[in-house]
Amino acid sequence: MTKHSRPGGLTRRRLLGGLATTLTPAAALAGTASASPAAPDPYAALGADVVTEFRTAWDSYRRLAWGRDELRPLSGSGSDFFIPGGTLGLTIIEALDTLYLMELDSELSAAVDWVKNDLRLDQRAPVQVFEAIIRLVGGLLSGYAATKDSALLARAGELADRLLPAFQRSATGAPYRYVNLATGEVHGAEVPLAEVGTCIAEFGELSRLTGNRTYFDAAKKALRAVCERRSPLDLVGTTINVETGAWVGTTATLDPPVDSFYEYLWDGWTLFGDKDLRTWYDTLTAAVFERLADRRNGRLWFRQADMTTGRITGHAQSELTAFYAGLLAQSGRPADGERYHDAWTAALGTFRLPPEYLDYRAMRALNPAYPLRPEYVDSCLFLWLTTGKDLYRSRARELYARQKRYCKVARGYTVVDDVTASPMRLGDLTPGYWYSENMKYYYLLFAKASRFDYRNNYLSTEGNVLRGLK
Ligand code: IFL
Repeated sequence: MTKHSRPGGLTRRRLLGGLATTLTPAAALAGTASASPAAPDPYAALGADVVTEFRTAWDSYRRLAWGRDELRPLSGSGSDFFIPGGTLGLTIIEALDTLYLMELDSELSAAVDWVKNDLRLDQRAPVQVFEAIIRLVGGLLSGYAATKDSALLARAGELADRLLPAFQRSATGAPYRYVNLATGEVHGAEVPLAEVGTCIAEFGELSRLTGNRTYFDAAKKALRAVCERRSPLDLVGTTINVETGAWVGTTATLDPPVDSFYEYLWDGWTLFGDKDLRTWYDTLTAAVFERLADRRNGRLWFRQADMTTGRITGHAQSELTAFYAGLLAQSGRPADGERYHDAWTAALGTFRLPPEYLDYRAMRALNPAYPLRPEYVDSCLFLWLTTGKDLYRSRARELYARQKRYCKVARGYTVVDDVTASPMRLGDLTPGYWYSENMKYYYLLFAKASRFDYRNNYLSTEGNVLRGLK
Protein backbone atom coordinates (compact mmCIF):
# COMPACT_ATOMS: atom_id res chain seq x y z
CA MET A 1 0.00 0.00 0.00
CA THR A 2 1.79 2.97 -1.02
CA LYS A 3 2.84 5.31 -3.53
CA HIS A 4 5.30 7.60 -4.81
CA SER A 5 5.59 10.81 -6.71
CA ARG A 6 5.06 14.39 -5.78
CA PRO A 7 2.62 16.88 -7.20
CA GLY A 8 4.14 18.05 -10.42
CA GLY A 9 5.61 14.64 -11.11
CA LEU A 10 8.86 15.08 -9.17
CA THR A 11 10.00 12.26 -7.03
CA ARG A 12 11.22 11.99 -3.49
CA ARG A 13 12.26 8.40 -3.93
CA ARG A 14 15.68 7.20 -4.74
CA LEU A 15 16.57 3.88 -6.17
CA LEU A 16 19.63 2.58 -4.49
CA GLY A 17 22.05 0.79 -6.60
CA GLY A 18 21.49 -2.55 -4.89
CA LEU A 19 24.49 -2.61 -2.57
CA ALA A 20 25.52 -6.15 -1.87
CA THR A 21 25.31 -7.55 1.63
CA THR A 22 26.12 -10.84 3.25
CA LEU A 23 23.57 -11.60 5.91
CA THR A 24 22.28 -14.22 8.21
CA PRO A 25 18.52 -13.94 8.82
CA ALA A 26 19.27 -13.03 12.43
CA ALA A 27 21.59 -10.25 11.37
CA ALA A 28 18.97 -9.14 8.90
CA LEU A 29 16.32 -8.89 11.58
CA ALA A 30 18.65 -7.21 14.01
CA GLY A 31 19.72 -4.69 11.41
CA THR A 32 23.42 -5.48 11.65
CA ALA A 33 24.01 -5.97 7.94
CA SER A 34 27.17 -4.57 6.43
CA ALA A 35 27.56 -3.64 2.79
CA SER A 36 30.34 -4.71 0.48
CA PRO A 37 30.01 -2.72 -2.74
CA ALA A 38 32.26 -5.01 -4.79
CA ALA A 39 30.18 -8.17 -4.40
CA PRO A 40 27.41 -9.09 -6.87
CA ASP A 41 23.80 -8.30 -6.02
CA PRO A 42 22.70 -11.24 -3.85
CA TYR A 43 19.05 -10.54 -4.54
CA ALA A 44 19.03 -11.21 -8.29
CA ALA A 45 18.40 -14.95 -7.93
CA LEU A 46 15.61 -14.24 -5.46
CA GLY A 47 13.88 -12.07 -8.05
CA ALA A 48 13.76 -15.05 -10.40
CA ASP A 49 12.59 -17.26 -7.55
CA VAL A 50 9.67 -14.93 -6.87
CA VAL A 51 8.54 -15.35 -10.48
CA THR A 52 8.76 -19.14 -10.18
CA GLU A 53 6.65 -19.12 -7.01
CA PHE A 54 4.15 -16.73 -8.55
CA ARG A 55 3.85 -18.95 -11.64
CA THR A 56 3.11 -22.06 -9.61
CA ALA A 57 0.23 -20.32 -7.84
CA TRP A 58 -1.00 -18.68 -11.04
CA ASP A 59 -0.96 -21.98 -12.94
CA SER A 60 -3.00 -23.56 -10.12
CA TYR A 61 -5.48 -20.72 -10.29
CA ARG A 62 -5.75 -21.10 -14.09
CA ARG A 63 -6.24 -24.84 -13.87
CA LEU A 64 -8.56 -25.04 -10.88
CA ALA A 65 -10.33 -21.72 -10.41
CA TRP A 66 -10.04 -19.67 -13.60
CA GLY A 67 -12.59 -16.84 -13.58
CA ARG A 68 -13.49 -17.38 -9.92
CA ASP A 69 -12.55 -14.69 -7.42
CA GLU A 70 -9.96 -16.66 -5.47
CA LEU A 71 -8.19 -20.03 -5.35
CA ARG A 72 -8.53 -22.51 -2.52
CA PRO A 73 -5.20 -24.28 -3.00
CA LEU A 74 -5.71 -27.15 -0.55
CA SER A 75 -9.09 -28.29 -1.83
CA GLY A 76 -8.23 -27.31 -5.40
CA SER A 77 -11.37 -25.22 -5.88
CA GLY A 78 -12.45 -21.61 -6.31
CA SER A 79 -14.31 -19.22 -4.02
CA ASP A 80 -16.35 -16.03 -4.24
CA PHE A 81 -15.22 -12.83 -2.58
CA PHE A 82 -17.85 -10.22 -3.46
CA ILE A 83 -21.05 -12.00 -4.43
CA PRO A 84 -22.08 -15.41 -3.08
CA GLY A 85 -22.56 -17.59 -6.14
CA GLY A 86 -21.16 -14.90 -8.45
CA THR A 87 -17.70 -13.87 -9.57
CA LEU A 88 -15.93 -10.69 -10.53
CA GLY A 89 -12.68 -12.43 -11.46
CA LEU A 90 -10.89 -10.84 -8.53
CA THR A 91 -7.60 -12.74 -8.85
CA ILE A 92 -7.36 -12.04 -12.58
CA ILE A 93 -7.86 -8.32 -12.05
CA GLU A 94 -5.54 -8.19 -9.03
CA ALA A 95 -2.76 -9.87 -11.03
CA LEU A 96 -2.81 -7.74 -14.20
CA ASP A 97 0.06 -5.37 -13.45
CA THR A 98 2.09 -8.03 -11.61
CA LEU A 99 1.93 -10.21 -14.72
CA TYR A 100 3.14 -7.23 -16.71
CA LEU A 101 6.00 -6.41 -14.35
CA MET A 102 7.14 -10.05 -14.33
CA GLU A 103 6.97 -10.07 -18.14
CA LEU A 104 4.52 -12.99 -18.19
CA ASP A 105 2.98 -11.60 -21.35
CA SER A 106 0.97 -14.53 -22.65
CA GLU A 107 -0.64 -14.90 -19.21
CA LEU A 108 -1.37 -11.19 -19.20
CA SER A 109 -3.01 -11.44 -22.57
CA ALA A 110 -5.27 -14.31 -21.39
CA ALA A 111 -6.19 -12.25 -18.32
CA VAL A 112 -7.03 -9.19 -20.42
CA ASP A 113 -9.18 -11.35 -22.73
CA TRP A 114 -11.13 -12.60 -19.71
CA VAL A 115 -11.77 -9.04 -18.54
CA LYS A 116 -12.94 -8.00 -22.01
CA ASN A 117 -15.11 -11.02 -22.73
CA ASP A 118 -16.23 -12.54 -19.45
CA LEU A 119 -16.29 -9.92 -16.69
CA ARG A 120 -19.95 -9.19 -15.89
CA LEU A 121 -20.44 -5.90 -14.07
CA ASP A 122 -24.23 -5.78 -14.37
CA GLN A 123 -24.87 -8.38 -11.68
CA ARG A 124 -27.98 -7.85 -9.59
CA ALA A 125 -26.19 -8.10 -6.26
CA PRO A 126 -24.72 -5.81 -3.64
CA VAL A 127 -20.93 -5.43 -3.47
CA GLN A 128 -18.76 -3.80 -0.83
CA VAL A 129 -17.92 -0.39 -2.27
CA PHE A 130 -14.45 0.01 -0.73
CA GLU A 131 -13.24 -3.44 -1.76
CA ALA A 132 -14.61 -2.98 -5.26
CA ILE A 133 -12.76 0.33 -5.61
CA ILE A 134 -9.36 -0.66 -4.26
CA ARG A 135 -9.24 -4.13 -5.79
CA LEU A 136 -11.29 -3.95 -9.00
CA VAL A 137 -11.30 -0.32 -10.15
CA GLY A 138 -7.66 -0.06 -9.06
CA GLY A 139 -6.76 -3.39 -10.69
CA LEU A 140 -8.39 -2.40 -13.96
CA LEU A 141 -6.61 0.96 -13.93
CA SER A 142 -3.25 -0.71 -13.34
CA GLY A 143 -4.07 -3.13 -16.17
CA TYR A 144 -4.73 -0.12 -18.36
CA ALA A 145 -1.47 1.48 -17.24
CA ALA A 146 0.32 -1.73 -18.23
CA THR A 147 -1.32 -2.45 -21.57
CA LYS A 148 -2.79 0.89 -22.69
CA ASP A 149 -5.79 -1.16 -23.79
CA SER A 150 -8.67 1.31 -23.69
CA ALA A 151 -11.15 -1.51 -22.99
CA LEU A 152 -9.66 -1.82 -19.50
CA LEU A 153 -10.10 1.89 -18.82
CA ALA A 154 -13.67 1.64 -20.09
CA ARG A 155 -14.39 -1.27 -17.73
CA ALA A 156 -12.90 0.68 -14.81
CA GLY A 157 -15.18 3.61 -15.68
CA GLU A 158 -18.21 1.37 -16.04
CA LEU A 159 -17.61 -0.16 -12.63
CA ALA A 160 -16.99 3.22 -11.00
CA ASP A 161 -20.28 4.48 -12.46
CA ARG A 162 -22.08 1.54 -10.90
CA LEU A 163 -20.48 2.33 -7.52
CA LEU A 164 -21.14 6.08 -7.59
CA PRO A 165 -24.70 5.88 -6.16
CA ALA A 166 -23.11 4.88 -2.85
CA PHE A 167 -21.62 8.39 -2.71
CA GLN A 168 -24.38 10.31 -4.44
CA ARG A 169 -27.27 8.96 -2.36
CA SER A 170 -25.62 9.78 0.95
CA ALA A 171 -26.54 12.99 2.78
CA THR A 172 -22.98 13.56 3.99
CA GLY A 173 -21.12 12.47 0.84
CA ALA A 174 -19.44 9.63 2.72
CA PRO A 175 -20.40 6.46 0.79
CA TYR A 176 -22.78 3.74 1.88
CA ARG A 177 -21.06 0.46 2.49
CA TYR A 178 -22.82 -1.58 -0.20
CA VAL A 179 -24.32 -0.86 -3.59
CA ASN A 180 -26.22 -3.14 -5.95
CA LEU A 181 -24.31 -3.19 -9.21
CA ALA A 182 -27.42 -3.48 -11.38
CA THR A 183 -29.93 -1.31 -9.54
CA GLY A 184 -27.78 1.23 -7.65
CA GLU A 185 -29.67 0.39 -4.46
CA VAL A 186 -27.55 1.19 -1.39
CA HIS A 187 -27.39 -0.08 2.18
CA GLY A 188 -25.09 -0.02 5.18
CA ALA A 189 -25.11 3.45 6.72
CA GLU A 190 -22.54 2.81 9.46
CA VAL A 191 -19.23 2.79 7.65
CA PRO A 192 -15.64 2.34 8.91
CA LEU A 193 -13.25 5.12 7.97
CA ALA A 194 -11.00 3.01 5.74
CA GLU A 195 -14.09 2.28 3.66
CA VAL A 196 -15.15 5.92 3.54
CA GLY A 197 -11.77 7.30 2.67
CA THR A 198 -9.81 4.83 0.60
CA CYS A 199 -10.93 5.79 -2.87
CA ILE A 200 -9.31 9.04 -3.95
CA ALA A 201 -6.32 7.40 -5.64
CA GLU A 202 -8.48 5.23 -7.91
CA PHE A 203 -11.30 7.73 -8.43
CA GLY A 204 -8.89 10.64 -8.88
CA GLU A 205 -6.84 8.72 -11.41
CA LEU A 206 -10.01 7.81 -13.28
CA SER A 207 -10.95 11.50 -13.38
CA ARG A 208 -7.51 12.39 -14.66
CA LEU A 209 -7.64 9.77 -17.40
CA THR A 210 -11.21 10.44 -18.51
CA GLY A 211 -11.39 14.19 -17.91
CA ASN A 212 -14.54 13.63 -15.82
CA ARG A 213 -14.15 15.25 -12.36
CA THR A 214 -17.14 13.43 -10.87
CA TYR A 215 -15.06 10.61 -9.39
CA PHE A 216 -12.41 12.81 -7.76
CA ASP A 217 -15.06 15.16 -6.37
CA ALA A 218 -17.04 12.27 -4.85
CA ALA A 219 -13.93 10.86 -3.19
CA LYS A 220 -12.85 14.23 -1.82
CA LYS A 221 -16.30 14.96 -0.46
CA ALA A 222 -16.17 11.67 1.43
CA LEU A 223 -12.83 12.59 3.00
CA ARG A 224 -14.13 16.05 3.86
CA ALA A 225 -17.18 14.52 5.57
CA VAL A 226 -14.86 12.78 8.02
CA CYS A 227 -12.09 15.35 8.45
CA GLU A 228 -14.50 18.17 9.21
CA ARG A 229 -16.06 16.04 11.94
CA ARG A 230 -12.77 15.46 13.76
CA SER A 231 -12.79 16.05 17.50
CA PRO A 232 -11.41 19.20 19.16
CA LEU A 233 -8.27 17.08 19.76
CA ASP A 234 -7.97 16.56 15.97
CA LEU A 235 -8.69 12.87 16.39
CA VAL A 236 -11.11 10.79 14.35
CA GLY A 237 -12.95 7.65 15.44
CA THR A 238 -13.41 4.34 13.65
CA THR A 239 -16.92 4.47 12.19
CA ILE A 240 -19.34 7.12 11.01
CA ASN A 241 -23.03 7.12 10.13
CA VAL A 242 -23.11 8.41 6.57
CA GLU A 243 -26.72 9.57 6.80
CA THR A 244 -26.42 11.66 9.97
CA GLY A 245 -22.68 12.28 10.16
CA ALA A 246 -22.70 11.05 13.77
CA TRP A 247 -19.77 9.07 15.09
CA VAL A 248 -20.63 5.45 15.79
CA GLY A 249 -17.17 4.22 16.79
CA THR A 250 -15.25 6.78 18.83
CA THR A 251 -11.90 5.08 19.35
CA ALA A 252 -8.96 6.87 17.77
CA THR A 253 -6.63 4.28 16.25
CA LEU A 254 -4.39 3.63 13.27
CA ASP A 255 -5.52 0.01 13.21
CA PRO A 256 -8.39 -1.26 11.08
CA PRO A 257 -10.99 -0.20 10.38
CA VAL A 258 -9.16 3.10 9.85
CA ASP A 259 -5.62 2.36 8.56
CA SER A 260 -5.65 3.35 4.89
CA PHE A 261 -7.85 6.38 5.59
CA TYR A 262 -4.63 8.18 6.59
CA GLU A 263 -2.74 6.72 3.65
CA TYR A 264 -5.11 8.17 1.07
CA LEU A 265 -5.02 11.68 2.51
CA TRP A 266 -1.31 11.68 1.81
CA ASP A 267 -1.66 9.88 -1.50
CA GLY A 268 -4.36 12.26 -2.72
CA TRP A 269 -1.98 15.14 -2.03
CA THR A 270 1.00 13.52 -3.75
CA LEU A 271 -1.00 12.39 -6.77
CA PHE A 272 -3.19 15.40 -7.38
CA GLY A 273 -1.62 18.22 -5.39
CA ASP A 274 -4.84 18.94 -3.49
CA LYS A 275 -3.87 21.21 -0.57
CA ASP A 276 -6.90 20.38 1.59
CA LEU A 277 -5.80 16.76 1.65
CA ARG A 278 -2.33 17.77 2.75
CA THR A 279 -3.72 19.98 5.50
CA TRP A 280 -6.00 17.22 6.76
CA TYR A 281 -3.16 14.70 6.66
CA ASP A 282 -0.83 17.00 8.61
CA THR A 283 -3.49 17.92 11.17
CA LEU A 284 -4.57 14.36 11.88
CA THR A 285 -0.99 13.06 11.90
CA ALA A 286 0.11 15.65 14.46
CA ALA A 287 -2.70 14.46 16.73
CA VAL A 288 -1.77 10.81 16.15
CA PHE A 289 1.77 11.55 17.30
CA GLU A 290 0.63 13.61 20.25
CA ARG A 291 -1.97 11.14 21.54
CA LEU A 292 -1.31 7.66 20.14
CA ALA A 293 2.45 7.31 19.66
CA ASP A 294 3.92 4.94 22.24
CA ARG A 295 7.74 4.86 22.28
CA ARG A 296 9.30 1.90 24.08
CA ASN A 297 12.85 0.51 23.97
CA GLY A 298 13.72 2.62 20.95
CA ARG A 299 10.70 1.28 19.10
CA LEU A 300 7.46 2.94 18.16
CA TRP A 301 3.93 1.56 18.50
CA PHE A 302 0.54 3.27 18.27
CA ARG A 303 -2.01 2.80 21.03
CA GLN A 304 -5.76 3.53 21.10
CA ALA A 305 -7.53 6.49 22.74
CA ASP A 306 -10.93 8.05 23.07
CA MET A 307 -11.28 10.58 20.26
CA THR A 308 -12.95 13.20 22.47
CA THR A 309 -11.11 12.97 25.77
CA GLY A 310 -7.80 11.50 24.62
CA ARG A 311 -8.01 8.87 27.36
CA ILE A 312 -5.85 5.83 26.49
CA THR A 313 -8.05 2.80 25.88
CA GLY A 314 -5.79 0.10 24.44
CA HIS A 315 -2.34 -1.18 23.47
CA ALA A 316 -3.17 -3.48 20.61
CA GLN A 317 -1.73 -3.37 17.13
CA SER A 318 -2.92 -4.93 13.93
CA GLU A 319 -0.52 -6.32 11.36
CA LEU A 320 -2.39 -4.25 8.79
CA THR A 321 -0.98 -1.13 10.43
CA ALA A 322 2.56 -2.19 9.50
CA PHE A 323 2.04 -0.31 6.22
CA TYR A 324 2.32 2.89 8.26
CA ALA A 325 6.11 2.56 8.50
CA GLY A 326 6.37 3.12 4.75
CA LEU A 327 3.84 5.93 4.80
CA LEU A 328 5.74 7.75 7.55
CA ALA A 329 8.95 7.47 5.56
CA GLN A 330 7.29 8.83 2.47
CA SER A 331 5.57 11.67 4.24
CA GLY A 332 8.68 13.19 5.79
CA ARG A 333 9.11 11.16 8.99
CA PRO A 334 11.67 8.51 7.96
CA ALA A 335 13.12 8.05 11.46
CA ASP A 336 9.66 7.34 12.89
CA GLY A 337 8.95 4.99 9.99
CA GLU A 338 12.13 3.08 10.76
CA ARG A 339 11.35 2.86 14.47
CA TYR A 340 7.89 1.53 13.69
CA HIS A 341 9.32 -1.05 11.31
CA ASP A 342 11.80 -2.04 14.04
CA ALA A 343 8.82 -2.69 16.31
CA TRP A 344 7.27 -5.10 13.83
CA THR A 345 10.66 -6.71 13.25
CA ALA A 346 10.87 -7.30 16.99
CA ALA A 347 7.49 -9.05 16.76
CA LEU A 348 9.04 -11.30 14.13
CA GLY A 349 11.64 -12.23 16.73
CA THR A 350 8.81 -13.64 18.85
CA PHE A 351 6.54 -15.06 16.17
CA ARG A 352 7.55 -16.97 13.06
CA LEU A 353 4.97 -15.01 11.07
CA PRO A 354 3.24 -11.80 12.18
CA PRO A 355 -0.08 -12.44 13.94
CA GLU A 356 -3.11 -10.48 12.80
CA TYR A 357 -3.40 -8.66 16.15
CA LEU A 358 -1.05 -8.43 19.08
CA ASP A 359 -0.81 -6.86 22.49
CA TYR A 360 2.50 -5.11 21.87
CA ARG A 361 3.32 -4.59 25.54
CA ALA A 362 3.11 -8.30 26.38
CA MET A 363 4.07 -9.35 22.83
CA ARG A 364 1.08 -11.71 22.93
CA ALA A 365 -1.05 -12.70 19.93
CA LEU A 366 -4.63 -11.49 20.31
CA ASN A 367 -5.56 -12.98 16.94
CA PRO A 368 -3.04 -15.61 15.81
CA ALA A 369 -4.04 -15.74 12.13
CA TYR A 370 -1.70 -14.78 9.29
CA PRO A 371 -3.81 -14.35 6.17
CA LEU A 372 -0.72 -13.82 3.97
CA ARG A 373 -0.75 -10.11 4.75
CA PRO A 374 1.56 -7.87 2.70
CA GLU A 375 1.94 -4.84 4.98
CA TYR A 376 5.36 -5.60 6.49
CA VAL A 377 6.98 -6.15 3.11
CA ASP A 378 5.08 -3.18 1.67
CA SER A 379 6.93 -1.04 4.20
CA CYS A 380 10.21 -2.82 3.40
CA LEU A 381 9.83 -1.66 -0.19
CA PHE A 382 9.07 1.96 0.63
CA LEU A 383 11.61 2.22 3.43
CA TRP A 384 14.23 0.87 1.05
CA LEU A 385 13.25 3.32 -1.64
CA THR A 386 13.03 6.25 0.76
CA THR A 387 16.03 5.71 3.04
CA GLY A 388 18.25 3.76 0.67
CA LYS A 389 19.11 1.24 3.38
CA ASP A 390 19.71 -2.27 2.17
CA LEU A 391 18.49 -3.46 5.56
CA TYR A 392 14.93 -3.36 4.27
CA ARG A 393 15.66 -5.72 1.41
CA SER A 394 17.23 -8.12 3.87
CA ARG A 395 14.20 -7.90 6.16
CA ALA A 396 11.97 -8.67 3.16
CA ARG A 397 14.19 -11.60 2.26
CA GLU A 398 13.75 -13.04 5.73
CA LEU A 399 9.96 -12.83 5.62
CA TYR A 400 9.97 -14.26 2.10
CA ALA A 401 11.92 -17.26 3.39
CA ARG A 402 9.46 -17.73 6.23
CA GLN A 403 6.48 -17.52 3.89
CA LYS A 404 8.05 -20.20 1.76
CA ARG A 405 8.68 -22.34 4.78
CA TYR A 406 5.30 -22.05 6.45
CA CYS A 407 2.72 -21.02 3.81
CA LYS A 408 3.86 -22.86 0.69
CA VAL A 409 1.72 -25.80 -0.43
CA ALA A 410 1.73 -27.89 -3.58
CA ARG A 411 -0.56 -25.49 -5.46
CA GLY A 412 1.03 -22.24 -4.34
CA TYR A 413 0.58 -20.42 -1.05
CA THR A 414 -2.10 -20.48 1.59
CA VAL A 415 -3.19 -18.55 4.67
CA VAL A 416 -2.30 -19.59 8.22
CA ASP A 417 -5.07 -19.87 10.81
CA ASP A 418 -2.74 -19.97 13.82
CA VAL A 419 0.90 -18.88 13.75
CA THR A 420 1.39 -19.94 17.36
CA ALA A 421 0.51 -23.61 16.78
CA SER A 422 3.26 -26.14 16.02
CA PRO A 423 3.01 -27.15 13.30
CA MET A 424 1.17 -24.05 12.12
CA ARG A 425 -2.50 -24.61 11.30
CA LEU A 426 -3.17 -23.76 7.66
CA GLY A 427 -6.33 -22.40 6.07
CA ASP A 428 -7.38 -22.91 2.45
CA LEU A 429 -7.13 -19.65 0.49
CA THR A 430 -4.75 -17.67 -1.70
CA PRO A 431 -6.10 -14.13 -1.24
CA GLY A 432 -6.31 -11.93 -4.31
CA TYR A 433 -3.97 -9.42 -2.70
CA TRP A 434 -1.18 -12.03 -2.58
CA TYR A 435 -0.94 -11.70 -6.39
CA SER A 436 -1.31 -7.93 -6.35
CA GLU A 437 0.81 -7.09 -3.32
CA ASN A 438 3.11 -9.66 -1.70
CA MET A 439 4.63 -11.01 -4.87
CA LYS A 440 4.87 -7.61 -6.51
CA TYR A 441 6.67 -6.07 -3.53
CA TYR A 442 9.12 -8.96 -3.33
CA TYR A 443 9.74 -8.79 -7.05
CA LEU A 444 10.37 -5.04 -7.00
CA LEU A 445 12.69 -5.41 -4.01
CA PHE A 446 14.73 -8.31 -5.35
CA ALA A 447 14.68 -8.08 -9.14
CA LYS A 448 15.67 -5.04 -11.09
CA ALA A 449 12.29 -4.77 -12.77
CA SER A 450 12.88 -3.28 -16.19
CA ARG A 451 9.23 -2.29 -16.60
CA PHE A 452 9.11 -0.26 -13.38
CA ASP A 453 10.21 3.31 -12.86
CA TYR A 454 11.81 3.14 -9.41
CA ARG A 455 12.14 6.91 -9.29
CA ASN A 456 8.65 8.05 -10.09
CA ASN A 457 5.77 5.78 -9.35
CA TYR A 458 2.58 5.31 -7.42
CA LEU A 459 1.31 2.09 -5.87
CA SER A 460 -2.16 2.10 -4.34
CA THR A 461 -3.19 0.63 -1.00
CA GLU A 462 -3.80 -2.63 -2.88
CA GLY A 463 -0.38 -2.49 -4.54
CA ASN A 464 -1.83 -1.51 -7.90
CA VAL A 465 0.72 0.44 -9.92
CA LEU A 466 -1.22 3.43 -11.17
CA ARG A 467 1.89 5.33 -12.21
CA GLY A 468 5.42 4.22 -12.98
CA LEU A 469 4.97 1.34 -15.42
CA LYS A 470 7.36 1.50 -18.35
O1 IFL B 1 -6.81 -5.41 0.53
C1 IFL B 1 -5.54 -5.37 1.07
C2 IFL B 1 -5.02 -3.96 1.11
O2 IFL B 1 -3.64 -3.94 1.35
C3 IFL B 1 -5.65 -3.14 2.16
N1 IFL B 1 -6.08 -3.75 3.28
C4 IFL B 1 -6.00 -5.16 3.53
C5 IFL B 1 -5.57 -6.05 2.41
C6 IFL B 1 -4.27 -6.75 2.65
O3 IFL B 1 -3.99 -7.05 3.95
O4 IFL B 1 -5.73 -1.93 2.03
